[in-house]
Amino acid sequence: MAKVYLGLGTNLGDKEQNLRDAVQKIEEQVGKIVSLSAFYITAPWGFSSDNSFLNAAVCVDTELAPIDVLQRTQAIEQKLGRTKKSVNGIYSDRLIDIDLLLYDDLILSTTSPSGAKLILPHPLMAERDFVMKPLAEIAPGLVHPVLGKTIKELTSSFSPQ
Ligand code: PH2
Ligand code: MG
Ligand code: MG
Repeated sequence: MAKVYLGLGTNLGDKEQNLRDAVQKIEEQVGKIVSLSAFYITAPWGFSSDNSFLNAAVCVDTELAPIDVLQRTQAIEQKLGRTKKSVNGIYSDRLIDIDLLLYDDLILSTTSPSGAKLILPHPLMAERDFVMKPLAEIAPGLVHPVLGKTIKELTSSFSPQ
């Protein structure tokens, strides 16, 4: 059994419903939901859009290997209507995005048979307060396996807003 932390985001359609649908499908297809953060309204980060985001973090107990978690979460994104993926780091509006943040204290970089790249921990997570704030709510004492600091320590370096 492993603990996997996922970051959820949406900025199109009925955002609250999109997050609820994603959480339900994660519970059906990835494993038992151990904790779920509040839903945070956040400004688009890294691109400009008129549509604000709703972000959340979830902790799941899973029997699946990391690459299978990736495959299942990508299938859930498709099922919930996600069409475009970011290309060369250019982001776009989306119905749902499910990102693998942490899988136990695993550090890895691999490519799935379908060609999707998986890097753990998520390489940009510590720079994104839309990820760290919800994560700090459900796992303040969790140690980031690369940075060697807790989520709370990493989050408190953000300027207050
Ligand atoms: N996701 C991105 C890029 N920018 N900004 C916010 N506020 N929330 C997100 O989930 C988000 C983003 C890439 O996946
Ligand atoms: Mg993302
Ligand atoms: Mg993603």
